[in-house]
Order: sequence, then structure tokens, then C-alpha cells
Amino acid sequence: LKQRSIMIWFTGLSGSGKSTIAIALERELHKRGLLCRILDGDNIRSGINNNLGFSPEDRIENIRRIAEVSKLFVDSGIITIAAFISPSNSIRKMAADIIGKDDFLEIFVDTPLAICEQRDVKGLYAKARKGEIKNFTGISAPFEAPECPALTLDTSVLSIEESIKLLLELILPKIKL
Ligand code: GGZ
Repeated sequence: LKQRSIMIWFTGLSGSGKSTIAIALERELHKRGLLCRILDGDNIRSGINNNLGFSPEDRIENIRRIAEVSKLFVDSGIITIAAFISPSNSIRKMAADIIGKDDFLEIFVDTPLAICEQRDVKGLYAKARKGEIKNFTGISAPFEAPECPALTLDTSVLSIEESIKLLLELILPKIKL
């Protein structure tokens, strides 16, 4: 493999743009001949973690399993991109400790709650406001901003292209051998 593998860990609210950026980033890395893999709610919460909900305990177990799986990918030389809310410093530290701090890049998708709620792509914020979804991050469950992310991206200010440019500037020097 002509690449060094790292973990690119996106954290942020539902609707902040984590998956959209992850998919665009994956495309750019593939274009450059780099091997990468996205882990997100679509392939993890529907499969390996389909017995987990959104209580604080289940979120910890969700992230723990994701980190263990990510570690296997990273150790195989694959650039691994995770897009999960991962709502607290302690939960993200657990992930970094499992994967290894040297390989772990924390990216904060810091789109304001008001914008995420306005977008409400899946109608979940409206349901959370009505109390139809409990423990909803940003509404009835906490989100703790990262203290020292490698990069912060606000998708209400930056275009996807601008976010990808910033990400590539950060990542490419770290993964090219
Ligand atoms: C937060 C929830 C909830 C609750 C369902 N709180 O926009 P989405 O739909 O596709 O992304 C959200 C996703 C969050 O799962 P994560 O595995 O990323 O969360 S965590 O890291 O905290 O374990 C949202 C949907 O699941 N969803 N109920 N109560 N998000």
C-alpha cells in the first residue's frame, strides 16, 4: 500500500453534514488512488449495532464497537472515516484510546443547532420537539463541543468544496508515504 492509514473521526449534531462531507471526502481520496472506508449510521446502526438505542449507555457501546471495528480497518492500512454524533469528550476519548491517539484525527462539524433544526432532513428535530423522540441530541440530550479538534467545519458558512479543500490540506500530508 502506498498510503499510511489514519482515522478521520467526524463529530457533530444530527444534520450537521458529517455524512455528506465524509462521502465527498471518500470520493476525493479514491480519486487519488487511496483506499478508504466510511463507517456511519447507515452501515453500523442498521447492522452490527442494531440492538442499540440512544440512551447514554447505548451510545457508549455504539461508539466502543465502532472504535474497535475502526481499529481493525486502520490496522489493515485503510483510511477510515467515521461519521457519528459521538456527543461527549469522554466518548470521543474512549474512541481515540481504542484506535490509538497518534492515528486519530478529530473533526468537528460545527453547524449551529438552529441550522440543523431548520434543515431537518429526516423530520427528527420536529419529532424531538414534540417529545415523540426522547434523548434527542441537541434537544433533550447533551452535545459537548470538542476541546481541541484538528479542524472545525461549519457547513452553514463553508461549501462542501471548501470543507473538502481544508480537509485534504490537513489529511494528505499525513497519509502519503
Ligand atoms: C440523536 C438520533 C436519535 C436520538 C435517532 N439522538 O440525522 P441522522 O438521524 O441520520 O443521524 C442521527 C443518528 C445518530 O446516531 P449516532 O450513532 O451518530 O449517535 S451517537 O454517536 O450519539 O451514538 C439521527 C438518528 O441517529 N437518531 N434517534 N435520540 N440522533
